[in-house]
Amino acid sequence: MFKSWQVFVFCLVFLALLFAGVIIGSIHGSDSEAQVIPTVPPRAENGDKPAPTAVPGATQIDLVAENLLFDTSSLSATAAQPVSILFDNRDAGVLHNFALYADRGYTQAIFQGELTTGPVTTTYTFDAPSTAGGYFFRCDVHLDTMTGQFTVN
Ligand SMILES: [Cu+2]
Repeated sequence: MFKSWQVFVFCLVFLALLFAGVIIGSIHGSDSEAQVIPTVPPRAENGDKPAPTAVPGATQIDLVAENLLFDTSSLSATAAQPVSILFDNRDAGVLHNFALYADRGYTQAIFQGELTTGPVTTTYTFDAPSTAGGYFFRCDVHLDTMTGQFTVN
């Protein structure tokens, strides 16, 4: 049989191992907790609305309306081919649209996109004019400041 001092030493060793196990376990536990990085699901820019979808085969144009201005004054497309304009109205509470005209005086409308109130992204789809040449686009709300050349090739 074991002598009493052997039992005592055995118990000491057992308790030491148990104590070490608890310490190591708690350190390991907190380490693995620290490694858990909370993931934030990607948020759609338009809240709950699905992102506008592109039209396959169409000329893709990105157009931004911000601070009462377009981000470009020059756009182009291929004659008689579909055009898909991803229109990003970034002005909160402000009406903007994209409209295409045949003349510099903006009297002959070819396409007039629906007015949008920002911030919102809309897709406008229409067929480019069948005749190549210079056309004119604008926002129908901001006639003087949001205008540009639309070249059909
Ligand atoms: Cu506008």
